[in-house]
Amino acid sequence: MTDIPTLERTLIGAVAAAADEAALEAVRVSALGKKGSVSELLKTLGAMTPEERREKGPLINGLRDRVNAAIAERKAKLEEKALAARLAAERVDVTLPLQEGPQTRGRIHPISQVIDELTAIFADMGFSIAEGPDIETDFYNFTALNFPAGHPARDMHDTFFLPPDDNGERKVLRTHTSPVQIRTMLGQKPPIRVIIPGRTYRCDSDQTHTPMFHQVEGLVIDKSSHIGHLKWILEEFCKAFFEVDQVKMRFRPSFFPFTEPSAEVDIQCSRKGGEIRFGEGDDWLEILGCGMVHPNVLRNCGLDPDEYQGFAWGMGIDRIAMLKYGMPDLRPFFEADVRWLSHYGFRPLDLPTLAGGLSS
Ligand code: 2NL
Repeated sequence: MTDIPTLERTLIGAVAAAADEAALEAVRVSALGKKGSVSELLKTLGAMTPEERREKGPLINGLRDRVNAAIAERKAKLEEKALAARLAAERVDVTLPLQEGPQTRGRIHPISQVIDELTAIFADMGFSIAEGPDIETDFYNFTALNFPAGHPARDMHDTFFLPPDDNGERKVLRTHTSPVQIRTMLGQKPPIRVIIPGRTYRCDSDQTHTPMFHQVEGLVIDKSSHIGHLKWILEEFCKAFFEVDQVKMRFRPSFFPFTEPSAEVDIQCSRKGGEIRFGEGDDWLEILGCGMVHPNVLRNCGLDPDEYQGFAWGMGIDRIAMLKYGMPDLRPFFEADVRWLSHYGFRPLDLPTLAGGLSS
């Protein structure tokens, strides 16, 4: 017969020595499991005489109860210890700096921001947005725009030419976004109100020129669109874009092969201590070129100049971005320096809208 006090001491010792819940469970199975030492003792009660059972019963049942109680007590202790360890390990240091999520940590490039601003303004006036290929044919980039073959204006564009293809045709990197307007006029019937933002290319590189830059052009074609509409659109655009209530504008005669008459447009500004402000002062700053679409361009697009007329304008996105956001140098726009971007970039969730403010 097993010595009950010895077994109890052994079991209580094992319970106390169990270092974690798994070890304690092993002790429990060894004592109270199906073939456990205490369970085996309990089974012997059935074969005993009533007198023997009266004597041993309380001893064995008492052993079972005390072992059970010891296990429960140890289990509670171990759980408490495990919780304390987890709390210590997972403690949050509230003094650490905030970590922004990736969707708020990124920045929108100023060019993308300005394109979003432009499209919000012109979409509000009923314009649609069009895009076209960066690699163009000579026809779309020059001929259709009234640049005659061999005309010196072609040379002024510092064109990048691609190697001739099998037919001997030399494609170009578009020198302006105007070819997209040609494609628009050829592809849809007036009335046309469209703006075209995009990349453009010229073989030119210095402090104020990069070989790739951005333009936005606008085009309106209808039966009676006139220069008064053009002036209104440009004035509304300038007020909205530079976020001022009033702005004076000056139209100076100029020349482009694709418009007649043509003008360059200056806006009123003040310059104090290197800072430019719009809608005040008596300095002028050139921001765009424009004009009435040349009858030859209309004809090249299958439109009868006696039935349709319209106007167009073009400006440099990089330049108006620099002016609006006070950036002194063009070159970092295209250097992908994250330090520059985190300084001049825009928060991704602050989308420009007319109602909510263009820039915040
Ligand atoms: C500038 C001047 C201009 C246009 C672009 C245009 C397009 C077609 C027909 C007529 Cl399809 N005109 N575009 C007109 C005048 C000026 O850009 O200084 N851009 C940076």
